[in-house]
Amino acid sequence: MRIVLLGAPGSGKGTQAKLIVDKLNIPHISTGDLLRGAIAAKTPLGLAAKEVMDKGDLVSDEIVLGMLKDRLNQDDANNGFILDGFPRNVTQAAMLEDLLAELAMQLDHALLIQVDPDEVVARIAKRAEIEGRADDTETVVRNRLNVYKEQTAPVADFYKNQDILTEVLGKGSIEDVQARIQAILRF
Ligand code: B4P
Repeated sequence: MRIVLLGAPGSGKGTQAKLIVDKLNIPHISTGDLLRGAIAAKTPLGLAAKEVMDKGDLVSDEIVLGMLKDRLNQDDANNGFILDGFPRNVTQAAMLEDLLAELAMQLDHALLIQVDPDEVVARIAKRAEIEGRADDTETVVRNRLNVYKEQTAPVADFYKNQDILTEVLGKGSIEDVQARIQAILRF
C-alpha cells in the first residue's frame, strides 16, 4: 500500500505513521526525520536546511525531492510506503507524481488528519518541553501554521481531484485516531 499522510504541524502525522507501519510492514518515510538526520550528521545539505527549518519555513523543493528519490529507490520501498510530511506544497505533489510514474508506482491513499489550530499549538508546546526541538517555539510554530495554511492545505485538493483523499478526525486519543485510520485502510 502507498500512502501519503497530510496534516498541520503537530496533527499527529508522525505519531500515526509509526503505528501504521507496525501493522502493514512498510517503511515510514518522514522528510522531517530525513532532514533532522542530515542536520545531526552535519552534512552540507543539513547545515543549509537547519537555518530554514529553525524559522519554520519550507526547505527547497529540490533538496527534499533529491532526498526522497534516494529513499524511494531503496529495496524496502518496493512493496509500499507511508510518506509523512511530503508533499508540503503543490509543486512537491506534482514532483512526486512524476517520480512515481518514473518508478511505475501509484498512490493508493492520501489521508488528511484534521485538528483545530489551538489543539496543535498545545500539543507542540508539550513536545517542546520534552524534546526541545528548535522549531517548536511559539513564534516558530505560528509561522509553521501559516506556511501550512498557505502552501500545504492546497495539496488536499490535488488529491481530492484524483479521488484518493480521505479526511480523518484527529481529535481524541492517539488510539482513537489510529482506529479511524485502520477503518479507512481496512487492516
Ligand atoms: P515535520 O517533521 O514534518 O514536523 P511536524 O509537522 O511537527 O510533525 P508531525 O505533524 O508529524 O508531529 P506529530 O504529529 O508526530 O517537519 C518539520 C520541518 O521540516 C518543517 O517545518 C520544514 O521546515 C521541514 N520539512 C519537512 N518536510 C518538508 C518538505 N516536504 N518540504 C520542505 N520542508 C520540509 O507530533 C506532534 C505532537 O503531538 C507529538 O508530541 C505527539 O506526541 C503529540 N500527539 C500526536 N497525536 C496526539 C493525540 N491524538 N493527542 C495528543 N497528543 C498527540
